[in-house]
Amino acid sequence: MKNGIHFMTFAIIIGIFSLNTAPASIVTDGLVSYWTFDKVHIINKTAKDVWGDNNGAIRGNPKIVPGKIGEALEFDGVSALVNLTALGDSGRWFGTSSFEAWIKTTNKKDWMTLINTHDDECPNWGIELNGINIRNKFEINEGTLHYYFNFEGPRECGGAGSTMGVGIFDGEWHHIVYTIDYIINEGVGGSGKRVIYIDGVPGSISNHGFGGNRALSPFTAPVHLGARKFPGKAHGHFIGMIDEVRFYDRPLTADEVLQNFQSIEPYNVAPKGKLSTVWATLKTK
Ligand SMILES: [Ca+2]
Repeated sequence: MKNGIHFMTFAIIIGIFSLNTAPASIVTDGLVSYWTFDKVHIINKTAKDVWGDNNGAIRGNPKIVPGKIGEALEFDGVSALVNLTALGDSGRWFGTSSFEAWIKTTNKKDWMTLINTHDDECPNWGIELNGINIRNKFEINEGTLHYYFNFEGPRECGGAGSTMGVGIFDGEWHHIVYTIDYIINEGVGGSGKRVIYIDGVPGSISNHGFGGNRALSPFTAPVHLGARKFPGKAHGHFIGMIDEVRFYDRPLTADEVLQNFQSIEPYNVAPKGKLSTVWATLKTK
């Protein structure tokens, strides 16, 4: 009888582990932060980082609406944005990183920002739609996605940017991943590539080599989702919905991007508090 009870206990534990590995089908190796924007993870004006320690601060009044997975935030194009904090010590490794989000929009004519990082002087990396605005260079390009990566060089705000026409303005959900993979050696130069994936497919690969005295730009300012806040006043506000935002400290591979694109289970589907506790313990490495 005693052995029987032990066996049942064992079986129950296995069951719990099985239940809780299912929602972990997203890639977690290198995952730094994950904002679901589900209503259970939004408390007042705080968007909880369910994986890391970078809770986002919601500005303006984005609505909580049905999303790609659970709920999403709907940005009004006027004042809504999320300050995703400075992402901890990301300054050390943002030359090799990945940004991921689901977006839904029909605006293909107004310049708007999906994600933007910057230091005191220059934008560092980001994604903007329907135009580019890097320092004093501003132009509208309807129906495009612009992705960029900057580093310090002899000229301020040096770097690389690419613009591509994209069919993502149809009011449906689309999955965007931006991988950055640069090796930069101060005084020598470096090389790397940037890749944009749309709905799991690499839309454009930008290889880039450079010489001279370059370095990664210091990463001193908060990361902004849904607007650019540089300098001071926010502009380039996003019009549409953003959901399931993740940030990795390494470039995801094409297979991993596809895996995340296909993983549409809500984070932590465990229905009981006890299962949530097990899950929380499991993810603490
Ligand atoms: Ca969500």
